[in-house]
Amino acid sequence: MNAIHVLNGPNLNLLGAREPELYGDATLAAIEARLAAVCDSHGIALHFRQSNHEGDLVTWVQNAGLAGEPVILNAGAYTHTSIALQDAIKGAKTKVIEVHLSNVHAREPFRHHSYISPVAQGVILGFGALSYDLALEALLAGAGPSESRRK
Ligand code: CA2
Repeated sequence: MNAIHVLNGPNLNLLGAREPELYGDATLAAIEARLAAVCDSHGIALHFRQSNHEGDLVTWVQNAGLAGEPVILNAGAYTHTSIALQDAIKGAKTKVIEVHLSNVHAREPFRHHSYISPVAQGVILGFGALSYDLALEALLAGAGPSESRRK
């Protein structure tokens, strides 16, 4: 694995500035710095990005797929709305791990459905900024279902 992409969706640029009771007080820059240190120590490039635009996320997923590089994706509110992102992940020949800061299942019903989960390798949510570290750890460990448990 030469590179990992961490892609963040709408409003996540505001992390740390507002709603700390929901999302914690870490900024996106602080999360990036922590993940960069881990990636550095493994000789892996980290591409850490945020956009408020759905199409940017779609393009970045496509590009990661073309490069065969794994993705950690917090699609923000697009998680609950974006068929385009689901299609991009389906078409991308690479692993995508879905992450969320908050436990979306303990929140409003409209956050209980994810278009990402059915096409993600796995989902990590509810651990605040640590969700990202756990996703990175899973990628570095090459985590996946064992052959005997795979459908
Ligand atoms: O828990 C998560 O990580 C979410 O992806 C965050 C999204 C939300 O729409 C998803 O349902 C769950 C919202 C990100 C908004 O982030 C803000 C951070 C600080 C202040 C305002 C918004």
